[in-house]
Amino acid sequence: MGDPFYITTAISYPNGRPHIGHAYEAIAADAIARFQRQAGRDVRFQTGTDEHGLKMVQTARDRGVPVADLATEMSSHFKAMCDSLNISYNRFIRTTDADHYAASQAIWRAMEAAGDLYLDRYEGWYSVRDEAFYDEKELTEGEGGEKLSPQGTPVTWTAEETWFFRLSKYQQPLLDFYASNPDFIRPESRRNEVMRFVEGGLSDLSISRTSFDWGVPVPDSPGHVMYVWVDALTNYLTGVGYPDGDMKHWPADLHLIGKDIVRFHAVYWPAFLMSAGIALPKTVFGHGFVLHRGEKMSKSLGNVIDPGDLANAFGVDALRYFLLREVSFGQDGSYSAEAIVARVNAELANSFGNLAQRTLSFIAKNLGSLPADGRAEEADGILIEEVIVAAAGLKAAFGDLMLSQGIEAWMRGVFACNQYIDAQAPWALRKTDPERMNAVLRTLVRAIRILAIAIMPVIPAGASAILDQLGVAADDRDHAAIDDDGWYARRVAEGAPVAAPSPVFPRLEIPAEAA
Ligand code: ME8
Repeated sequence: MGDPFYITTAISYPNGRPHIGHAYEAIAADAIARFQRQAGRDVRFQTGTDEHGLKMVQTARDRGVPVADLATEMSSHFKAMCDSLNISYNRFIRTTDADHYAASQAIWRAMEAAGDLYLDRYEGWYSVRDEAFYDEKELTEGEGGEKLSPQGTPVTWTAEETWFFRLSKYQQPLLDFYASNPDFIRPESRRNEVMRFVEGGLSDLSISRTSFDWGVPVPDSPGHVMYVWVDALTNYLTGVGYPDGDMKHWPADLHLIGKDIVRFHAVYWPAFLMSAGIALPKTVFGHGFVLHRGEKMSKSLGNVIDPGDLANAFGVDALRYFLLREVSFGQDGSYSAEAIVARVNAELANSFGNLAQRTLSFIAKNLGSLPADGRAEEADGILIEEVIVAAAGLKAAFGDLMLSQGIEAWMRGVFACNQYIDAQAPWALRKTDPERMNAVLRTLVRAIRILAIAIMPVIPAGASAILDQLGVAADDRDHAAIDDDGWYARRVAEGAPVAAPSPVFPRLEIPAEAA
């Protein structure tokens, strides 16, 4: 096993069904997890649901159901979404899991032992939607004069006895940490935002609640439950066995989250960890928001789309490909049925899918098995080189979390193959020069294999189907396999038949109801 690599998504509030933003985050994390597995890392990938807090209590009350039942029901939809989108998580954590209570209480005790907790009265503004406390100076005014959080959500005045965490004590340690770890917060714009916020001064943080009891009980403090973000963030530690496990996957390599919750991950979380004497994660990446036709999703606009419906309409791989290709990772992006169909048809159906389909069906029909070497020409070596450069471009970009650029690099390899086919016209060579035709087909098969392996993290089902058609063994699809140029000769020696392939990436049409 290679070096550990631990990647997490945010854990979602199961106060409603999952939406496209949740799907996007899970898909991006999954592509990175699969990529790191291909690179030989010992990957642990965690996602799940964040079930405590006032927002859950209020939603359950509005629906007239017990909060635990709401959590269980909605959590199952998030898990089903992950399963249907081919998300290769190692654990789907629920913050109501027993081991998570133990981990949350352990980190609490560690912060208490460090002298960082004290009991006091909290009076201030709280946004239930954000589950966040805000300083007066951060608030804005809504159209009706009501006070709003920086995220535009309503805030209410709360006053209760709570435990406080000495966040103020960590202002300088945090600034020092950011300075010496430039990759801790990415992308750069979020890093700047966080640094400005911390430079502005940190107030101590209220970290327990007494006005409701849906949460992890504070140790030895009857009537107090933990502030939902304390237990939510601790899920990342629960997943590696804190406090008693081997924790070999800690520190996390990557917390992948949305831009709206960077403050919790890049300020509160490292401060809690410093206090508890636990190593800090390596990178917090705040991705952008996925918007529908450029607009924020909201129930009142009626544009909250079930990711399951999108996957059913277009296919799981198509949705994954579109989101990762279209959205520049770290920035906001927009989707619509037209944009999905246009992108997927141009790049998956007409380019990559068609390349594999044309090549394999020609071989199946005319030869029945992979042809022996044939007569090579310079163009063959040039194409393989271009394809290897494309795969290397994807590798370099994905290693640096530049997903869209990585796919773009890969696409250049696909285009090179299509140009090569047009120039070499293997179909015409069948009668005139079969030896040359054999070399062209061989080159194409080698190129398709490399491109399919490289793109597996993005479109695992389709890429695997193509590799199955080529007879590439399931355990021979990692990065090391890309550079193995003996594969073709071994495959020919085996003399295995090439059967007529079924198309992997069908052309899409815009569904009538979405047009
Ligand atoms: O914030 N586009 O849960 P959540 C892209 N429980 N990403 C989006 C999005 C959109 N339109 N809308 C939301 C929470 N997200 C907390 C997290 S972590 C210890 C606790 C992202 O269900 C959002 O930024 O509101 C977050 O990363 C994730 O979806 C879950 O959001």
